[in-house]
Amino acid sequence: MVKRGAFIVIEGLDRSGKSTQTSLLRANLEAAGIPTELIKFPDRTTAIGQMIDSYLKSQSDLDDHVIHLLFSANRWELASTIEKLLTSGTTVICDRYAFSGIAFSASKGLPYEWCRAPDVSLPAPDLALFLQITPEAAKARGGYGEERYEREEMQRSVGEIFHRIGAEIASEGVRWVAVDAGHERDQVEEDIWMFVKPLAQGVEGPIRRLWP
Ligand code: Z5A
Ligand code: MG
Repeated sequence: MVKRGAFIVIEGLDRSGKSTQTSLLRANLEAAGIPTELIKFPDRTTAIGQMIDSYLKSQSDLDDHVIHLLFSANRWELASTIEKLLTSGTTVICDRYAFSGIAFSASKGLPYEWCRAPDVSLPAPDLALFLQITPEAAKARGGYGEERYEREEMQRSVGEIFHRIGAEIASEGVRWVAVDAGHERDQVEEDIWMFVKPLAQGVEGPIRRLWP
């Protein structure tokens, strides 16, 4: 059977090192000769992404439902690109995905089930790695407080909802693995590689859909 690329999502709280680790993972996959594409959500370069960017920087205000739908629409803008890449044998890494969408909006008080709905049928990852870090350790890394949501109490409630999501999607068949992101960069990189390496040569079977 012809293999397709693996779809790997890296999630986590603010400052847990998602962008650092997604870049390192891309470099490791490329060094192993695996065609790889790295996508970051929100993708602030599109028209929708620019509305999100302005909201996050508190330059504009939007109803909670509206911003939730924009984050989801921003993923749908790239859904067919992700599918094409995977089908052509490219491994796709996403820096945040639909799980962030639910965690942040539900922690603002929107109904959990409502938050899941707009992402139904998006490509589902073959592996979701959740970078776990305490809000205290994240805060110590600096840079907190520059954008909306970057407050300790918000991060705490987001963390709780991420745990609910992890338990739920794991029971639905999506592989969700928690990685201790409080370690040194190299250690986290190694831990991530251990989980990704078995998928690096490609994955058999069709691309699955959210929510399985
Ligand atoms: N959001 C949403 O509400 N709904 C959605 O659907 C989506 C997102 C997709 C912007 O996201 C906001 O959008 C976010 C969620 C919401 N709000 N919050 N909070 P973003 O992804 O653009 O956020 P960001 O500004 O890129 O921050 P970040 O992603 O949270 O940071 P990070 O990528 O996890 O961390 P990093 O940039 O790799 O590292 C942070 C610092 O720590 C940096 O100085 C590193 O050098 C350092 N670092 C990294 N690793 C280590 C280790 N191991 N040890 C010590 N220091 C380290
Ligand atoms: Mg980041």
